[in-house]
Amino acid sequence: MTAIRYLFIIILIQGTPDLPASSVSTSIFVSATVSTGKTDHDDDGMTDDWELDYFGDLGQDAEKDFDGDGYSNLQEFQKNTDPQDYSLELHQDWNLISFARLPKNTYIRPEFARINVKPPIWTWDNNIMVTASEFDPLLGHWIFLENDSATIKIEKDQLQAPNGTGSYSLTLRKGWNLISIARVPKNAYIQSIFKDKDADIISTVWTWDWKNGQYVLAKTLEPLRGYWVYSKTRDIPITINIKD
Ligand SMILES: [Ca+2]
Ligand SMILES: [Ca+2]
Ligand SMILES: [Ca+2]
Repeated sequence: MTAIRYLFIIILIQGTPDLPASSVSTSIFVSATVSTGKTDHDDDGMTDDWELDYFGDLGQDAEKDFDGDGYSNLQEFQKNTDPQDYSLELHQDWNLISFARLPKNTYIRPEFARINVKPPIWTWDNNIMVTASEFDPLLGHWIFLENDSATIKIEKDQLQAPNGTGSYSLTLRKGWNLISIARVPKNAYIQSIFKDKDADIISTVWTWDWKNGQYVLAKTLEPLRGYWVYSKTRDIPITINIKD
């Protein structure tokens, strides 16, 4: 917290019928804290200005995910994104996406009725591509969009309750897996998430670059995107600790 202290010397000059005006003078020292834009009164890592702008008070917990988009309030502050906006961007042609937290209505058709998505929507289950009838926040989904772009915005009251607050689990099956994550751990690097499993998991993880229409190597995992991960030898349970 940065505080700038100002010294005000206030000289009160009182004039009364009995005393000459210059005979009463008082010095008062006043200190004031002036916001520089980086003030963080509740010391939670999010500045007062930012919290007040988005929430109107300082009452939000840094670790919570107010809008349910998979990023904590603190992570949204650090990324300079809107902590009250859960939006999923779709682009023309193929998109490899996921949902961080499920909408109450998980059926695909109502969710996409207002945008020009060409059915079916695909996901990957037990080593084959299958059409999806519902979304799963821990799976990647392929969606083909005929428009230039579209945004799916999910309001907070349209979301299901979060699935675990401190950690959540997913299972990698032997072979290829098309996964996503529901909440971003503090350390989202792939080597950290799959730590101690290096012997079993091919360390290269792929995601889809919609701009160039090709796969690219991923270094970190983010919600709202799908990732291909390959387990060489066996089914592997993965626990993701959000606070790690
Ligand atoms: Ca704060
Ligand atoms: Ca969020
Ligand atoms: Ca957000």
